[in-house]
Amino acid sequence: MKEESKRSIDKASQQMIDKAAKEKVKLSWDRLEDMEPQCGFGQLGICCRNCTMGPCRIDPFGEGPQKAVCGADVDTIVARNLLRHIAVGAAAHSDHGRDVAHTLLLASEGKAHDYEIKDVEKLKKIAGYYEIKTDGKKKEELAREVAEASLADFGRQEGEIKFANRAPAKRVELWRKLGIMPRGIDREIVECLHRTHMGVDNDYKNILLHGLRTSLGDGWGGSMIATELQDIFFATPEPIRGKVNLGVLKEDLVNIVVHGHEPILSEMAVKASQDPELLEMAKKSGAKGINLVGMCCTANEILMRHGVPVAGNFLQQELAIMTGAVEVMMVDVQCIMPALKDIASCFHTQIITTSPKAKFPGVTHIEFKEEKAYEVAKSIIKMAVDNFKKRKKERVDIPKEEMDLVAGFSAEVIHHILGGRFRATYRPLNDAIISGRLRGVAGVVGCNNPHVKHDWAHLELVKELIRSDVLVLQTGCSAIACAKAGLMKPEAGFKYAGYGLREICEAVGIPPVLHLGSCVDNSRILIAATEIIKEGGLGDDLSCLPAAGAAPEWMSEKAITIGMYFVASGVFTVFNPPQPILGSKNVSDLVCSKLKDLVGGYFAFESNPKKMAKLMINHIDKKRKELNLKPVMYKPIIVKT
Ligand code: BF8
Repeated sequence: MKEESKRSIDKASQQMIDKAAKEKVKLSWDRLEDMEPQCGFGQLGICCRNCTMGPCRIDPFGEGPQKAVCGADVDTIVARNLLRHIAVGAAAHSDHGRDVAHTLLLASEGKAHDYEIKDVEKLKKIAGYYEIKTDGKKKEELAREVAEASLADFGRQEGEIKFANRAPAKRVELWRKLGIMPRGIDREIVECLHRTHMGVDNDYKNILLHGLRTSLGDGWGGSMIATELQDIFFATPEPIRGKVNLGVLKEDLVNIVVHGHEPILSEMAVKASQDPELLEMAKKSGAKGINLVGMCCTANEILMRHGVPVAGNFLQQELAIMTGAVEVMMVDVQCIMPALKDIASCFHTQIITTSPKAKFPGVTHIEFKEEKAYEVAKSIIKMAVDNFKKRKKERVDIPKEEMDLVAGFSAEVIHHILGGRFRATYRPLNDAIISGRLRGVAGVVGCNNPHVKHDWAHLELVKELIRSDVLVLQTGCSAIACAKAGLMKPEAGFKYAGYGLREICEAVGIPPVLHLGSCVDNSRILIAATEIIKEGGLGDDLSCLPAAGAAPEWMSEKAITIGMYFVASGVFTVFNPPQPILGSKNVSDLVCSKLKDLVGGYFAFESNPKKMAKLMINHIDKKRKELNLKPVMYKPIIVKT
C-alpha cells in the first residue's frame, strides 16, 4: 500500500500527502513516525510532573516504584492527569463562550458597531432562561442583560449555572444529589488546578467526580453559552447547502482559509470578502475574485450560517497549504498546528494570527479587536489580495474533489423539519423511535488523529450506524469527514441508510447524517436529547434514551471534556484512541464501568469502528428493551459500496 493511502482514505488528502513526500515537506504523519516509539508512561497516564520532587513515574509492570516521591499512587496520578485534561478542554470551550458574551456586551453598548443582533426570538428565549423580563425592552437592552447574566455564570461563586437547569428534572436532581451540579464555570476549572496541586486531592473517585462537574460546566455552561449567543448574533442555523474538501480552493481566485474556532472573527471575514473595493482590487491583481473558505470548527460555524465552503478537517490544515494556492490562512484559537509556519514558508502563503492568546514566533500578527472588527478583517483580506501576485503557478496543484452537503441542523430547526413550520414538534422523531422505524440516535463527534487513518474510523462507524437505522448527529471534524464522503447529501439515505431511516429521510427530505455544527455546538446535541425527553414516551431522563455517543479519532483535550459531559449527562460513549488512563485499573474501571451506576453513562475504548458500532447498537437495543419498545422494524441492510 502506498504511504498516502495508509494515512488517509480521502483522495484529495492522499494527493497532497503524495505531493508533500515528493517535495520532502514533513507533515504530522511524518513527525509522528519521527516520534516513535512514543512515551509509554504518558500513554498510560502514569507520570507526574506536578512538583519538582519529581518527575515521577510508576512502573507499569509492578517491579519498579509504585509510589511517587510524595507517596501518590498510580490511581491518584492517573486521575489527577485526567482532571487536568478536563480542565483544559473546559477552559478552551468556555473561554470561547466568554469572548462571545463579551462581544455581545460591547455590541449592546454600541461599542462593537460591526455586529448586529440577528435572532431576536432566540434572544428572548435565552433571556427567559436567565429569568430576565423581556416586555417593552429594546433588543440592545435585552442583549446587555443577557450578556451580563451569562458573564456572571463564568464568575459565579455559589449556586448553580443557569443552563444546567435546562436538563430534564430527574438529571438535575441526580447532579445535585451527587454534588456535581456546576456552580460557576471558571470556579470548577480553577478548582481542578487546585485539587491537582501537590498534596491536595488524592482520592481518585473524588477527583473524577469533580471532573464530571467541570465538564458539565462546559457542556451545559461555556459551550452552551457560546452556541446560544452566537445564534443571537449571527442567527440560528437552518438547512443550507455547501461544498466540502480541498477542491473548494480555486486556481483563478484569491484563496483565503479561515482556520480556528470563533465566528466572532470568521463572520467578519465572510463579510469583508464580499467588499466591492477588495473585489475590484482582486481583479486588478489578475484574479477573478475572492474565495473565502473555512478549516476545522470555524469552517463549521460559517458553513452552518452562510454555506461558506469547507476546505477540510483537522489533518487537512497542512494539506491546504500544500496546494500552493492559499494566499492567506488567518487563524484565531485552538487546533492550529505550529507546523503551519514551516509549511507556509515553502510556499507564498502567509499565516496571520489574530488572537492575543495565540501568537506564533515569526508570524505576522494582526490583532483582532471587536470594536473595529470589519476594519481588521478587511485589512487581512487585502493582504491576501496583494499576495496573489506572489503565487507560483507552476507549484499550484489543487485536488478536484469537492462534495455537496446540507448542513444547518440546529435543535430548533429539527422541530420545524419534523413537525412542520406551524406545528414545531419532536413528536414524529419520538414516534419513529417508539414504533421501531428508527432504532435510536447517535452523536458522532470529534477530531482527526494521525494515529488513526484519516477519516476512516468516522466513516466506517457512521455507515454502520445508519445502515442499522440509527440517525446520526454530528459536529466538528467528524462532521466534515462524513460530509466529504457524501453522507450529508439528502440522497445518501437511499445509498447508505437502513429501510426505516431511509423512509424518514425520504418523507422529511433530510440526510441520514445531520450536521449540527462546531464542537461547542455539541451543546445542540444535549438540547436535542432534552427535547426528545420533553416530548414524552421515551423515559424521564437522558440516560433512558436509546442513544449513544462516539469520538472515533479524537486527539484534543476538548474531546475528553465533551466525552465527560456526555457521560455525566447519562450517555454511553465510545472513544478511540483510549484516554490516557489505562495505567490505573481503578480509574479505568470507574470510567469504563462503575460510572454507569452513578450517572447512567460510561465510556468504552474500542479501535475497530465496526465493533464500536456494535457496542453502541447493543446499548441502544438495551435501552429500547428497558423502555418496553417494539422491536426494530427492519434488519440492517447490506450496503452497496
Ligand atoms: O473543536 S473536532 S480537531 S477543530 S477539537 Fe479541533 Fe477536534 Fe476538529 Fe473543532 Ni473540536
